[in-house]
Amino acid sequence: MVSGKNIYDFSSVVILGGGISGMGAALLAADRGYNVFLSNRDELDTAFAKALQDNKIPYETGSHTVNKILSASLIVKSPGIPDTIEIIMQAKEAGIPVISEIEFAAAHTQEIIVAVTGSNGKTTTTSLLGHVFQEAGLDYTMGGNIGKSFAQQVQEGAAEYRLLEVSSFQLDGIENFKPHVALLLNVTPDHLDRYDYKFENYLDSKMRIAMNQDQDDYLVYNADDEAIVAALESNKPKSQLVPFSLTRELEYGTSLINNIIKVAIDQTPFSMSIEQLSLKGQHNTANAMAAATTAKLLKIRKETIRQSMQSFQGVEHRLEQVLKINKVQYINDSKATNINATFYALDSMEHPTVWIVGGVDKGNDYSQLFRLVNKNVKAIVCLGTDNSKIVNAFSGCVDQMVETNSMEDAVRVAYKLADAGDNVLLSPACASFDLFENYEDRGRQFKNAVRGL
Ligand code: UMA
Repeated sequence: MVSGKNIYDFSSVVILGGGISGMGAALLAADRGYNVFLSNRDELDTAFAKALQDNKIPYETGSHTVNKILSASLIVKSPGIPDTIEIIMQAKEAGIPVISEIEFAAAHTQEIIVAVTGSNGKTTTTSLLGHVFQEAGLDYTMGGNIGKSFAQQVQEGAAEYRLLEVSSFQLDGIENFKPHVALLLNVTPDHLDRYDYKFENYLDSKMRIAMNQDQDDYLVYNADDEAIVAALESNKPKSQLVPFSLTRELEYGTSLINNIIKVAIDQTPFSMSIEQLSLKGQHNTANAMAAATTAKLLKIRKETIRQSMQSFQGVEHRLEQVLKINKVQYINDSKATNINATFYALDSMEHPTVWIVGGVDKGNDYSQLFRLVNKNVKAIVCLGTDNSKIVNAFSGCVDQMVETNSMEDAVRVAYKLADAGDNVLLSPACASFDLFENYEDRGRQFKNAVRGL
């Protein structure tokens, strides 16, 4: 049940990247008395620079000094830094272990890890599970890709449970990271630019969540996802497999039967109607099934699970209802940074929709959206520095398509295109880094622009 054994030489730790995860790793390393150095290619956030100074952690900004970095006994790499940059290749050639921040954190704790991954729904499922933990009175922290450094949480103090959202980038840098319960929600193409544009590489990365599990651990997985099922067949982990399915009744696992979720994994099955779930839509039913299965594995009371599923408030930037203006509903789905997430969003639109889309394309195949765009979208507002791929893909699907390159413009144009009864949906299907700091910044700018109409 505990995390893997400690195989690292911590005598000289270099942290690459000074964002959220790099800062957390640096603070944990300093707290444990290691000789630590942080190297950040760009300027540091002022609050982060101050925290490093306050904790007497040496650092550099503006470049990665090769000699300094190659003198490390261990490198902790931030997830946003690809393995292909020169300094990482050199470090690996020199035989210096390069690990991710979640691996580094896990090497410093024996606590129970519950880790959620998947291409879509992981933030919602992690947050929902966090809400269940909260209502159940568990001693836990919630962090990882959701926006809080796991390493920093370890540094801040003990907890019985560590609930983590983990990304493929974080999983790429694990060796011993070993969740007691791992949740694998779905795997659809995303981040392919980091995986040589090969889906199988990305899938392999996601499957790493179970690679260190043993027979006392659980893998809760989506049995409707053919890619996951095939991957489990060819490389079965040691952990106990707990499937969930929206389409089939499972003898062992969690099924949806006549709109009732049934978790049948022990002597006391749990059931709940999807009418009672606070979050609607098929993808949210799947998220709730994964969360309920996990809660049941952790022996949380059925009544607590039920009540938490009813009272959960949802996640910011994920199909977030912002405002209704002149009978037009504005919806913020800035968190949709890939095709699959946007697919769910478009699929859940029940009124004609003005769709704001665009940003940094990560190898998207837009043809997967044609059917839904034809059905639900009346006009497209492109929002990005280079909209050509979107314009080419959808020019045959809608009559009106307008290119913009600021959020204010995009919202103003959408306002003009929408009629009473329509939706205006920001669901970009792309990363945000061309015009925004991150998807949160993009979502906030959307909400501000809507409020300013
Ligand atoms: N940097 C270098 N050298 C480089 C490139 C970047 O030093 O060659 C520096 C930058 O100057 C910057 C820092 O690295 O200061 C940024 O590191 P990072 O991109 O890893 O960002 P963090 O702030 O550490 O945030 C990371 C995750 N970011 C990414 O994976 C891109 C956050 O997930 C996560 O919340 C956080 O750790 C805490 O665990 C965000 C994300 O976009 C939300 N995730 C992707 C997704 O969900 O699709 C995977």
